[in-house]
Amino acid sequence: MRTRTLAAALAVATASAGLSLTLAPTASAATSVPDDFNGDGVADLVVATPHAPADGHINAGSVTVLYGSADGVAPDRSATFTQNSAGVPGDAGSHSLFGATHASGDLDADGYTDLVVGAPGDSVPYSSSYGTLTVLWGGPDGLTGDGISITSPYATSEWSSEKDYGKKVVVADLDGDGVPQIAALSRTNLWAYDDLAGRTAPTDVARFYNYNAYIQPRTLTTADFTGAGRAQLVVTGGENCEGTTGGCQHTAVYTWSDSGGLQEVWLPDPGGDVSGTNEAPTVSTAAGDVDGDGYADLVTGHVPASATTTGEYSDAAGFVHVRYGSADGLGAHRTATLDAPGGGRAGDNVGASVAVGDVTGDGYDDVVAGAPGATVRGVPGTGAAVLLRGSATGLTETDAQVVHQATDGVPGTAEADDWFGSAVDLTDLDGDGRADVTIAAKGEDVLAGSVRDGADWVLRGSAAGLTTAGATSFSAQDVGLTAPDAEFGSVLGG
Ligand SMILES: [Ca+2]
Ligand SMILES: [Ca+2]
Ligand SMILES: [Ca+2]
Ligand SMILES: [Ca+2]
Repeated sequence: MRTRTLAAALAVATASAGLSLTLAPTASAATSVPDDFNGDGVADLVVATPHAPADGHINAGSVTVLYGSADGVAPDRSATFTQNSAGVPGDAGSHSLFGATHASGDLDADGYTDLVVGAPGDSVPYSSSYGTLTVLWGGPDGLTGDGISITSPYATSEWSSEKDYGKKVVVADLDGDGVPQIAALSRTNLWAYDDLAGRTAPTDVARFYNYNAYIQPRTLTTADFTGAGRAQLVVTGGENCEGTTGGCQHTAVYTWSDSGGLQEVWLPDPGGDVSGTNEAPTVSTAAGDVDGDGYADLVTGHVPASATTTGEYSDAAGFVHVRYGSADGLGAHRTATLDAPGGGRAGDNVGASVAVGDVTGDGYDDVVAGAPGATVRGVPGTGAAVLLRGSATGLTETDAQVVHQATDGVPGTAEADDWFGSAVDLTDLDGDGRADVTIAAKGEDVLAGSVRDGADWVLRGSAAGLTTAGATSFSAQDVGLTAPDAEFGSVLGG
């Protein structure tokens, strides 16, 4: 294990002198429930559509919040925002990709969860930098569009250049003071901000910058993996090695340092691709405590490179890897690799997406892994999702459960290239203490003549696993959007 420490603290000048501070409103609402934007005690769901058009701008992007209730989520309790919506900072623009990533946490400490949305293609005035983050404040009416915009600290000079700022974002308490912070990836930088001062943009930020040229950061996730009372950041991405571009895989853990900057620890890669010479790309990440020992564990999905990629997904089977948390570090004592039930089949792409949450309510977090390339009843590219159960001995393939659109009780029809499982999320949307899964199928066709309209499904958790009782699905039309081929709801978080 290689360890480096970089004290790369960067004080960012505030935009102007004479800053007036706005105090966060006090509220009586107070919910300890995560993802609860309206403070009613039930978590809410955000589904994003970065390829949605807005007022004639293609790929401008939108986010849709669906409010949870004892009956779960439904489109008639939802709101959709673009950068042209009332109150939302900025303007919708072509290829801004608003909603390419999103994360949530109570950033202004008023008791209501707030939403952070990345728009990595957003243009920034007087700079060659691109990309913004938008914070939308939660409140008793949920998300209203009221918010602030954050640009890259580099977006202050017309000569600066930083692309894809906000391509990934997380919210977590990195310094352990009880107030969460924002961290984000750009094309070649990891930015970790200090706490917000009320409802103003954060002014201090730590930058890990040593990615130029040889590492392409791809995923960002966060949890307290060491039990230190503060969350760490995990970045994965392709790394150039032995003459190949991206042939190796970089996985690193970053810990906030009170003396400034971020401390970095590199982790070994879990496995190789079919050629045996390259490492399997990490295509998805999520975190939770799958063995119930109090330390968060890192779950990653891997789809090895394949010689025969035709279309959206390769012919790789894919696999899921777990690095267990401990006081000595992530994966220091135990790691495990899991295939799909039955060993996995070529083309499944299991692990193309992963989510972690306690589906069964037994105190052990479970994993849902998307397998969007899976063949169902002879139809390729239909897609499926697999529930892998947590236990005292860790994540297990025992009693794994597979669901797809041909499962009795699941709405819809299993068709070629639906890619059911292209994204997954686990959140308790009906407040019964068990996480409910949202599954995206970005290739679902809804309108005549289109092929990528996209749709989402919600299946509830139960003591026995995922149940089709109360299963629901919704598409763009159900929330009042009409554009075809926009892959509605295809982004379910980071
Ligand atoms: Ca709620
Ligand atoms: Ca808040
Ligand atoms: Ca654990
Ligand atoms: Ca539930």
